[in-house]
Amino acid sequence: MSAKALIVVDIQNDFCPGGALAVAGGDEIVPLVNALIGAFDHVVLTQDWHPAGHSSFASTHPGRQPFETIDMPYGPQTLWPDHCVQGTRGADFHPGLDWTKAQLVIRKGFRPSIDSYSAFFENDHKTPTGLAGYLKERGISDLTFVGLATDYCVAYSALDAVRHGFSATVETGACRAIDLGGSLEAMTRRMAEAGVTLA
Ligand code: VGL
Ligand code: ZN
Repeated sequence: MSAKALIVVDIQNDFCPGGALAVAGGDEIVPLVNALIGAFDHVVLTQDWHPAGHSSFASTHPGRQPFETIDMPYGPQTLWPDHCVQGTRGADFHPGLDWTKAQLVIRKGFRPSIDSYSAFFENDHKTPTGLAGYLKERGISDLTFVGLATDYCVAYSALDAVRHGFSATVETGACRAIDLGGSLEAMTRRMAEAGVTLA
C-alpha cells in the first residue's frame, strides 16, 4: 500500500479573521484539521513566508490597490495586502492549530520577486520548493489537502500534485476560499477536470 500524507496549507493568523488577508471562516476549520492531523501518520505544513516589500504586495507597486492584477515576467499576478511577513505574528500558525506532529514545514513565497501559491512550485511553475522530491524519497504518493485558501494555495498545490503523479484529495470542508471574481468556481472546475478528488 502506498503511503499517505496530510498537507496542511497556510493556516496562519493573516488568513484568519482579524488578519491582513482574512479568509471568511478561516479559523472555523482548525478543529477539523486537528482531527485529520491526528488521523494521519505523515503531516506536512506549508507557511506563506514573504519578505517585507514582497512583489505580490500592492504596497510595493505605486498606484496599485490590493486585488488588482499586474503582469509579472512569469505571468499575471494578483496583488494582495501585505501579509505573512517573515517573523511577524501574522505569519505564525493559528494558535489553535496542532502543528507539533508535522514532520516538515515548507515555506513559500520567500523570493522577493516571485509569488508562490503551490506547495510544489513558485508561480513561474518551474522553480521547485523541494516538496515533490521529499515525498517521493519517502514513498508517499497519496496526498490529502486542507487549509487556506481553497481557490489559491490549496488548489494550485492539488493541481501540481496530480501533474507530478501524486493522487490528490481536497477535503473541502476543512478549507475556506478567498473567492475573488469567481475564483472558487473556476478553480473547483479546474481541479475536478485535472482528476483531483473533491471530498
Ligand atoms: C495565499 C494569496 C496570497 C493562500 C497566499 O495561502 O492561498 N493567497 N498568498
Ligand atoms: Zn502570500
